[in-house]
Amino acid sequence: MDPGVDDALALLVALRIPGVEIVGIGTSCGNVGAKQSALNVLRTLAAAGVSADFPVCVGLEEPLSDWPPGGKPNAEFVHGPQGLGSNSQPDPVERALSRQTAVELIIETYGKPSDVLLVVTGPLTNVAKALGQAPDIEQNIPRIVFMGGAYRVPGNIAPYSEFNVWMDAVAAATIFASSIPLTAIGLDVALECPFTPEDIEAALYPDTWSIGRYISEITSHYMDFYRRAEGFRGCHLHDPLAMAVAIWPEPVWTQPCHVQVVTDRESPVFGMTVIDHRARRERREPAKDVAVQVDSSEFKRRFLSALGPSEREHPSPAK
Ligand SMILES: [Ca+2]
Repeated sequence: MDPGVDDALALLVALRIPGVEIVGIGTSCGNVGAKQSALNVLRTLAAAGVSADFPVCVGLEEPLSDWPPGGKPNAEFVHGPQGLGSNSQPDPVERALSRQTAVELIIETYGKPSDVLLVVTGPLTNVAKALGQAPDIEQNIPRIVFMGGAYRVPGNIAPYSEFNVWMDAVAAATIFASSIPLTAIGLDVALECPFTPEDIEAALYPDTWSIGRYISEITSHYMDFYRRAEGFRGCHLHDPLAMAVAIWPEPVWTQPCHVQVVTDRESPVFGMTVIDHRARRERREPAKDVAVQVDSSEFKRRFLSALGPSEREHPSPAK
């Protein structure tokens, strides 16, 4: 992950749903740098009142795709200079970060057959690098749930390209061409799930519930961006939807699609995820499961219920 406001919300979802076991977290460069992303993971764990018994590993600071010197992008303009909006918690302690890198974490986890789902809410840099270093892990990753791509809708960072794919198109192309089963949660469904200040006020009690207060702080800058850029008073829940699909797949429908990623930087559609709509049988790339529809009200109900307080945590949550 590359927290990032919506990554932080996705992490909170995973932390608060009973029965979810986190084996480890690796960060990638994306919205902000990989090291800053890892500090933002620690910040979010602290906000949730969780002391991690799993490693938090810093990933690669550079994408596998070549960017011109000094030209590597980020999304600080969307998520704030440190990636978490106007949150003003003290800096977390760096020594809480694992000495293991995110690439090493992936190789260790999938060095043998595994039932651990790999949820990727940032660029696929670390996964592609791990696959390059240890090709045998390909057969041991049971499934990747990836937030990325714009399949039948416009992009966000470019006319046809979604940020996580565009940021490291070479890594994305590597993973889409692999045999690893993959569920892609793209903008087609992510943009169907709006989250508004009214949702926070009505379900997350930001005045009295610590997690609600944290969410209110980290989302304000993000919501300001959407208001300026799209005239929409709220934000979208890209990464929480991907995390939710990993835990509860029911609210999302997928279709097997053959996906190609445009990696030619000179192309006007660089970073585009191209699916072939034609009814033809011969294909070269393995099919991936691309999300095509979402029951957004059911997802939103589950999302708010996971992040809101239980009666034990909050003496008088409104019902
Ligand atoms: Ca992200």
